[in-house]
Amino acid sequence: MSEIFATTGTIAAIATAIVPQQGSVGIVRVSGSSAMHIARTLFYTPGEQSWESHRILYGYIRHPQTTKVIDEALLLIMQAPRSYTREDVVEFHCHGGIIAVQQVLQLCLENGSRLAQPGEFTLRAFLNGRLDLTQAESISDLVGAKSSQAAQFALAGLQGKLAHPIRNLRAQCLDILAEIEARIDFEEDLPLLDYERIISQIAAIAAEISQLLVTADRGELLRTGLKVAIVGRPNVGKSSLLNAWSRSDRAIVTNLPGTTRDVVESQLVVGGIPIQVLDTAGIRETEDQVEKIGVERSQKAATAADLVLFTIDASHGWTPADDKIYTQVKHRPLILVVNKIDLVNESTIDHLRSQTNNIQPQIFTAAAQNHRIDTLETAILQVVNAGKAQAADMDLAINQRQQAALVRAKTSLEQVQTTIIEQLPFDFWTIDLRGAIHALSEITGEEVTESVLDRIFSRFCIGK
Ligand SMILES: Nc1nc2c(ncn2[C@@H]2O[C@H](COP(=O)(O)OP(=O)(O)OP(=O)(O)O)[C@@H](O)[C@H]2O)c(=O)[nH]1
Ligand SMILES: [Mg+2]
Repeated sequence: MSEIFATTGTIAAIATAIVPQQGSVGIVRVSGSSAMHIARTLFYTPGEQSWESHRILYGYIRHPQTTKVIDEALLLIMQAPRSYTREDVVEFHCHGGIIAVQQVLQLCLENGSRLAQPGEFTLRAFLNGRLDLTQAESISDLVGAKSSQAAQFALAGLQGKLAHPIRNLRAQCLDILAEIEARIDFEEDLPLLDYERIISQIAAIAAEISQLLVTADRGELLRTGLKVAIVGRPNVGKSSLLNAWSRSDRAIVTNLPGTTRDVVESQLVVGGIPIQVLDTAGIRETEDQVEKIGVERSQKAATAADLVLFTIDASHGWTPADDKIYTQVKHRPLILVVNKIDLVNESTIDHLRSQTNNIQPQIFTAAAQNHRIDTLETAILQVVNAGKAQAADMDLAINQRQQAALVRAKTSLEQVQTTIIEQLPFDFWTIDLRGAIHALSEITGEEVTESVLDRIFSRFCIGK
């Protein structure tokens, strides 16, 4: 049995971020049967204070042998089962930074607890039935959320917005299974099975699964974000575009072609999606060793990006060099950015527009003037949302594990449909129905293997 699955004993960890000189409060969390004993051993409360559950006590954390005061702190007591893990939990709210919390943790470890594994508090919450697996995963997503929208979806998961429909679908499958199994055992005593009804029920369940599956791409996007590379000839205004977009002077801008030599990175959030923007060196043939490496890095960035902003200079029109770069990047998701439109008149823009009509979407900007930068964000959302309109009204975003299980459930249900149409014996129906039920159970964790739990909880931070 893996170590994390066999979660026994009293565990302790620092629950807050540990950053020197930062965070005015640091929390050491202890969970397990010795939690109260540890609190009594380490925490001194002056005056009359009652050690009741769900109360906050004021006092000092002291070394039990020397009585040396380690910190002035608050103690929060949450006795089982009214706690995160459903075990006795105590939290020492110490001073922040790194020193006080680490000393307090050390004392907890020396007095009856061991250091928690990553995610072990949440694993206990799951094993003790306080959370299902989708909720546990949502907690990890909430902690790791890089945008407010990602946080909102994680919260929806935590509130059971995925678990609820999954349980419902599973219950429907179990009902159908019961009906069929009854026919296996007592066919003569029961009315004929309504095949049409069963087929349409299974189709409805499969359709609902498809709806949930639509949210998978969005989930992936919100969790990992989007990598966007600005690519083009030297001097077309790539760095100016990055600066205008991120409202900063992140990248050096000069009128010399070949200014940017290395990939420059900036983080943004567009429509709730975290975006990593990479400004790259202008792509051209060069003998300069440093620039050559820069150009290679640009090409690599373009290949690795989820989206390329292929930038050209309106005042130069579409040049053979642009054509060459376009050939390299055209197989990637791409937006054409026609920059420096302030230098040309309307008819030149119209000409360029018709010349490049095959590259869509396209936007026209004047980065140095901060002009029409908003059209960039609209175009990005257009690319990202293409074909995902159906997911728009569902405030859910399933992860890869949930997606894989849902696909398995759907495949099993399709198999049942085929089996019914082919009029195979009832035993065959039940095999695939059980497959679907098993896959749905894996999502919420009613049936789950140790290795899956290991994989899920090891991604958590320590202290959660
Ligand atoms: N008129 C005008 N000038 C611009 C615009 N955008 C950028 N420029 C100017 O064009 C020159 C090059 O801009 P950069 O942003 O450094 O161009 P780049 O594509 O990053 O160039 P490299 O790093 O050399 O590849 C600078 O002098 C900018 O001020 C624009 O929209 N209009
Ligand atoms: Mg540049």
